[in-house]
Amino acid sequence: MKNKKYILCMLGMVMTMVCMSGCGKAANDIQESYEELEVHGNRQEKEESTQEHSQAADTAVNETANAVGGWIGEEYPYEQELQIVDDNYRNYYEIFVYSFYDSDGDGIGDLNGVTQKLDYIQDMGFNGIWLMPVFQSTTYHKYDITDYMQIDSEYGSTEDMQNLIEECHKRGIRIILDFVMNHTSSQHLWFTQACEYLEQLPRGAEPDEQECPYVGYYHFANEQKQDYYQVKNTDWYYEGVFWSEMPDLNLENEQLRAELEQIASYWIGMGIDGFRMDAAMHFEENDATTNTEILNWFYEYCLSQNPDFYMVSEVWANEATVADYYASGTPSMFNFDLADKEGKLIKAARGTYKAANLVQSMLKYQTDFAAKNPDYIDAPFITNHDMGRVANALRNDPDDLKMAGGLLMTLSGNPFVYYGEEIGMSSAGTKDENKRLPFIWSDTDTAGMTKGPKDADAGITSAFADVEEQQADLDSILNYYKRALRLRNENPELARGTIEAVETLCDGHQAVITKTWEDSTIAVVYNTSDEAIEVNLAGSAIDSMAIRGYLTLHGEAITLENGVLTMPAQSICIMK
Ligand SMILES: [Ca+2]
Ligand SMILES: [Ca+2]
Repeated sequence: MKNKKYILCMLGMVMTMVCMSGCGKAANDIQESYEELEVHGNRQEKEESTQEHSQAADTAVNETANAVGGWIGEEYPYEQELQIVDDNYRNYYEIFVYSFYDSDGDGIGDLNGVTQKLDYIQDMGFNGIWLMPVFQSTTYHKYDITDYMQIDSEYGSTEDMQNLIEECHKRGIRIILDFVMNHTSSQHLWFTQACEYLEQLPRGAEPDEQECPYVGYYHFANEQKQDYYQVKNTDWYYEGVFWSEMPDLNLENEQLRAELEQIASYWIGMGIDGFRMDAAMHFEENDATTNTEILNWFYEYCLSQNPDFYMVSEVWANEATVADYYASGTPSMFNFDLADKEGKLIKAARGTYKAANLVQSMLKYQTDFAAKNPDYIDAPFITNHDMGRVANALRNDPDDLKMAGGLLMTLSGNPFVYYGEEIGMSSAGTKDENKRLPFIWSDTDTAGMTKGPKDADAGITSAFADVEEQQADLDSILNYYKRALRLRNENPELARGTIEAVETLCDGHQAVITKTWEDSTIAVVYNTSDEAIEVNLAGSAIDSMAIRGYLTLHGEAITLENGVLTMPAQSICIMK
């Protein structure tokens, strides 16, 4: 009996190895092409050649991306040349593939659907996309992975992914994948083999990783603990913090690490530019020291495969904890302090958190994050797929929705916009499915429309028009977002600059900061109040600056006369 199960386990291993060696081949090819690059010289030369290439790519991208900002009402004479830099600072668009765009009429969004909509994404001014999980899985959300080397069959094929990557790169868009390594699906071969092995183990016997290495891949215990579930027909239990069908991996296991490295190498070899690390604070529950070590190991490995590799991690926690995770040396953590319905962005848009306070928070992030990782790139966002939509939080107030988007687009680092935010889509209640509804391309043309998660509630409608109508309406939320992204793409200092507050001009809903990047300084002037204000710049640190661009709710002008800046309600002015 024991031998039979042991053989089964070994057979599973061999099957995995065969797959790995098959998949590894592609990775090896890529490894060879990296080695080929190395032949031309040391890393510095390689970086120089990348830079030359980047400059050519920059020019192409700068000519095409988000070319017409669109303006309404008053004349807007401030449109600037685009200055898109080809580095890890990006404007990211988060896509739930299932609900985005369906290319083949089965009602489920897919990779080819994303490819077909890259022109839309680029036209908006995004130059990075984060795809929520795309690997083979048993659920609509796909956070329970059964095979890390396969594209989920609902989403398409490996070739579709290769095509998507190629089309992204042609447009200067980088593409990052959701990498879920806190847990697998309970149907993953590693887990089913481990459970079969434990089933045949005599009572009281200790598992032997020589016999079945997969027992070391998960957290098994012979006692019931919190968040542990029983392995059927045994006295063994496994950890499953999120769900019984998502067993937690043991990321300190060396053989598992080697497998994860091979998986990473495969996707990086295919051209993936980064990973979004799911559930990083749960790798080892309540153990930030171990978790930062795990992130550091994985990031260093990915960097060894691609020196430009990007990583952003989900540490859903307060600012101090997020800061601690920057000790991992990985570039980005999502800024949860700013996010969600009680986060600082939504509150600032609503008027319950003042601009001057928001500036203090910006300075605090800058100090605290840089203390742990001087090369940090903040990752601000308003909401994501786990949160109620911003339209619900702001009671469908179009002005407040614009303000939230405008504030986001002036923040340092990489802003992430959850698909649908740019058209003010709705969610309902707390059910996850209701936060991930079909993107509303058109109310009349059903082409590409998805049916959405089957357990979503019916009849949830958006207070705002579809993409098609909003594109045609210069006063829409969509066109406001587009102008905000345009400003960001005109002013690289917004993402990269070091912030200083102009204290003398920060008061309540009025606030002024400068951002300095390389040898260039710009100022950002905020009016988050519902009233027009006059900001007297005379004698301030920015009194010699001129208007460089601005965001107003409905196309109203911002003027500068005799050192006094006149700003309408809820507006933002960039000066230089
Ligand atoms: Ca489809
Ligand atoms: Ca865990």
